[in-house]
Amino acid sequence: MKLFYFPGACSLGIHVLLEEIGASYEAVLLDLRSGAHKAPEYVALNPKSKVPALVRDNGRVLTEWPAIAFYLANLHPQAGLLPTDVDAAADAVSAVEYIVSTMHMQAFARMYRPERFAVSEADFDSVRAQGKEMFLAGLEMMGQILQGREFLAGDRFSIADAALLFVTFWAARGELPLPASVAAHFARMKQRASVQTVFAREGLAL
Ligand SMILES: N[C@@H](CCC(=O)N[C@@H](CS)C(=O)NCC(=O)O)C(=O)O
Repeated sequence: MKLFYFPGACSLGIHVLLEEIGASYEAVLLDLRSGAHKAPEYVALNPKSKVPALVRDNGRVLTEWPAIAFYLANLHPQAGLLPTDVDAAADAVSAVEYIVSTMHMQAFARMYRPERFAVSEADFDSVRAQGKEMFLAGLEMMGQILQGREFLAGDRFSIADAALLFVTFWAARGELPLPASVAAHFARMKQRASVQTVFAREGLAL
């Protein structure tokens, strides 16, 4: 398998899942800053021009964080990345969906890409502020789920924790306040070998 990623982007969570399953894969840095995701060779591979993209062993390209996480968890069930209990599995999918579609694509995108939500530049600051409010509300919600628990779903690390990791990383990098239970989750994540390996490879400070 081959993962296209950019250091510290949402692909971080998929990178960690690949380490967790222990399968062999190649991690390819796609430099979003220089526009490598818009280069014709990459667009031919992934017309969405985004990371993460996973090239499967059969050559087919898979995009969208939840789909890639679902694929990896089911391809390597021994890694236990999706709870076997149906209630806990549904909780994991629910958390992933919220983190990706609301916290990332709605809240965080408003903070850093306001032009995608407002036509007039005069509105950008209010869009950013709205995004920050939504993002902080999302962290609070994740914090509530984590009350008295180590993981977002079930009793072990799952795809939901890998999703929370990348938004928490963004929050910490942006010096946003983390609810205590989210900060504790982040600290636990950073103790995992998979996370340490990926942070080192992506050149991120732990
Ligand atoms: N819905 C996609 C979103 C992927 C996404 O937005 N990736 C960002 C990095 S975190 C990206 O590639 N941005 C480049 C751009 O939008 O130009 C997913 O969940 O995988």
